[in-house]
Amino acid sequence: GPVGALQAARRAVSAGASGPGARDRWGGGRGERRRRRFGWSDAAPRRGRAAAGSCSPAAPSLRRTLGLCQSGTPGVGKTTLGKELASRSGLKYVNVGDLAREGQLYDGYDEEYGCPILDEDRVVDELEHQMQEGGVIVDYHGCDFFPERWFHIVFVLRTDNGILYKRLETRGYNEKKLQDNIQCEIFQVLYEEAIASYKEEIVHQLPSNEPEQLEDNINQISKWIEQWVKDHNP
Ligand code: DAT
Repeated sequence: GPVGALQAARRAVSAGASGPGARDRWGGGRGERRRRRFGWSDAAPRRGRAAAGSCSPAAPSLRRTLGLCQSGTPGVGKTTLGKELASRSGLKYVNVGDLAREGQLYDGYDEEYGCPILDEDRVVDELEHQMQEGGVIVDYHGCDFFPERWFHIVFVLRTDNGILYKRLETRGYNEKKLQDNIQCEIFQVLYEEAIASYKEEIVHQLPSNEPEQLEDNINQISKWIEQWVKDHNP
């Protein structure tokens, strides 16, 4: 289940399982971030390509090059927001959990947490083409293994403990799973991960407790998208 996957992902990260590999070849994740820090990021050519007008018509093609990532503890409302946003904005919604299940993109099984371990490199390879075309919202309870160049906006949904507890209880999570997830939210593990993996100014936290906030979030994100398209329209 999601919490098992979450724990396994965290464990894999701390165990250093995401060293040089396919991600490195693609210039992704932490490797790419290191390169940017040293001043040789490969993020620039992308903007050049769009500005050169190699896609047409101009405005919609720019829109299509946009990449959004949404992260957050299981139960905060990623699927709900992502699907609604996609249907209103015309962006494509990709749920990484579903993608992994459909393609069996796993690398072993975590006995302790009773869940398959996500093969991050294969997920990245699987999504690379779509991400280059752009216009995609990627949904996963984690974001540090995706190439940094994929995303122009990263948003992390946040839910108050009591509300999150009730949502996960409704899902039938056992007590340990509940506690693990609630702790993940309390210690803002996924927000910390997002700001460690992307430039802080593109990472936004959004409250996700009540339906009105869902509406506010959609409006807010739509504004960001509009602004981004404007800023990247020569
Ligand atoms: P996730 O994809 O992050 O696991 P979800 O989209 O499946 O979460 O949502 C979990 C539950 O919470 C689901 O019953 C819908 C509900 N929910 C989502 N966003 C909400 C909001 N802003 N207000 C109230 N309930 C919300």
